[in-house]
Amino acid sequence: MKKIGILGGTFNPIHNGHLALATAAAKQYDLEEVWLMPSKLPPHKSHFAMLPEQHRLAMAGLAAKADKRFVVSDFELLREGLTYTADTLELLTKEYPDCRFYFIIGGDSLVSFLNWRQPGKILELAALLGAGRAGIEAERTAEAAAAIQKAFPQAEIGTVELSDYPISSNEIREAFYTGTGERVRVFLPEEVYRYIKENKLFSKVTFAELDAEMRRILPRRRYLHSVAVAHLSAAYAASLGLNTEKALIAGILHDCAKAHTDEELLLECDRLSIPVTEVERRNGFLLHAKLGAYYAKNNYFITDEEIISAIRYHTTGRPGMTEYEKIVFLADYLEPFRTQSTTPVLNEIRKTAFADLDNAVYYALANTVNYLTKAGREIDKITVETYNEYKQSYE
Ligand code: DGI
Ligand code: FE
Ligand code: FE
Repeated sequence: MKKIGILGGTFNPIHNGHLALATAAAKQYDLEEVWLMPSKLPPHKSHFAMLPEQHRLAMAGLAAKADKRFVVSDFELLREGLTYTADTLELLTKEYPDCRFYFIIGGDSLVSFLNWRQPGKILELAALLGAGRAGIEAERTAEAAAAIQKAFPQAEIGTVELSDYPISSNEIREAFYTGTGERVRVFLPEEVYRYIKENKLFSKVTFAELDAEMRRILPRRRYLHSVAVAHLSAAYAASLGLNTEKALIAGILHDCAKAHTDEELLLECDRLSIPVTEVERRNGFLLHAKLGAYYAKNNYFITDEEIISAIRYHTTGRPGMTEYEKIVFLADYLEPFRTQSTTPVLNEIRKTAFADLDNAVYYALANTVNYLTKAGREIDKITVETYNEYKQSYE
C-alpha cells in the first residue's frame, strides 16, 4: 500500500512551519507523498482576513514545489457543503483503494479528537498522526494519543515530533497588513511571498469584511446601531469633504469591544496590560472605547491613527478632538435608532449637525454632562475637560 500523508488546513497563508510538519511526518512514517489539502472555511467561524479558496489553493501549490513528495490537493475544496473529516476520508479511501492515508493534525486538535464527528470511523479509514512541538506540547500530544489508543485499540495512532516553529499564519497576515511583509519573508516559500506581493493580498482591510465580522460577534441591536453609526459618520465626513471610507470603518468598529460585559472589559484590559484609571475601574463600560481601539489595531489590523483615535474617544470625547473623532462621537449620539425618549433634544441637535458639526458636538456634550449629573453618575475628567473647552469657545 502506498503511504500517503494528508495535511489539511486553511493555509491562509501556507508557511514553512506547515512544510516542516509535512517533512517531519514523511520522514518519521516513511510516507511516499504528503498531500497539502486546503480546507473550506467553516461558516460559523470568523472569515475576517480569510482569502478566497483560489488564492489559498494557489499558494499551497507553490509551496508544494519545495519537496517532490508534496502534492497539492483540491479534494476538500471541490466537495460541496460542509466537510467532515470522516466523510472526506471515506471518499478518499474509495477513490484511492491502493493507498493508506495518514491524517496529520496539530496537537491541540488531537486533544479534542474524541469529540470530533465519528472518530471511530476516521480511525478505521486512516492512521492518525498528532504533531506536538518539543516540550510540554509533545507530552500533551503523547497523552492525548494514548487516550485515543485506549478508546480505539485497533487504531493506528502516532505522534510527529517537531521543533518549535516561530511563526503563525496570523502573524504573517498582520505583518502584511501593517506594511512589514518583508519581516516575515524568511518564514514563507519565496514563491508564496511573491504571490502575496503580486496579488496585493493582506494589504487592505475592507469595510465589507469588518461589517461581516461585527454582524457575527455583536448582539443584533448593537450591530444595527454600529451600521447606523458607520453610515451617519460617512455622511458627516462627506459633508466636510473628508474620507468617507475612513468614517465608515471607524463607525462600524466603534463599539467592537461592546460584546463584553463590564467585568470582562476589566479582565481583558488587565490581561492585555492596558492601563485602567480609577474612574474606568468603577465604570467598566467606559473601557469599551479604549479596548475597541486596541482591537481595531491588533485584531483588525487598522493602522490609520485617525480611525483608531475616533474609536478611542467616541464615548468621552477629548480636548482638541480631531474631525474624525467629532464625527464618530456625534454619529454615535445621533444615529437614527436613538430616540427622543432617551435624549429629549435629539431632534434639535440633529437639525444643526450638518450645518455646524462643532455646535452639535457642544450640545451633545452639554446634554451628556447634564444627564450624568442628574443621574448622579460619575463623570470622567476627560468628558468634563472636553465640555469645558467647548463651553469656553462658545461663550
Ligand atoms: O456605546 P454606546 O452605548 O453606543 O455609546 P457611548 O459609548 O457613547 O456610551 C454612552 C454612555 O456613555 C451614555 O450613557 C453616556 C455615557 N458617558 C459618556 N461620558 C461619560 C459617560 N458615563 C460616565 N459614567 N462618565 C463619562 O464621562
Ligand atoms: Fe460606545
Ligand atoms: Fe455606540
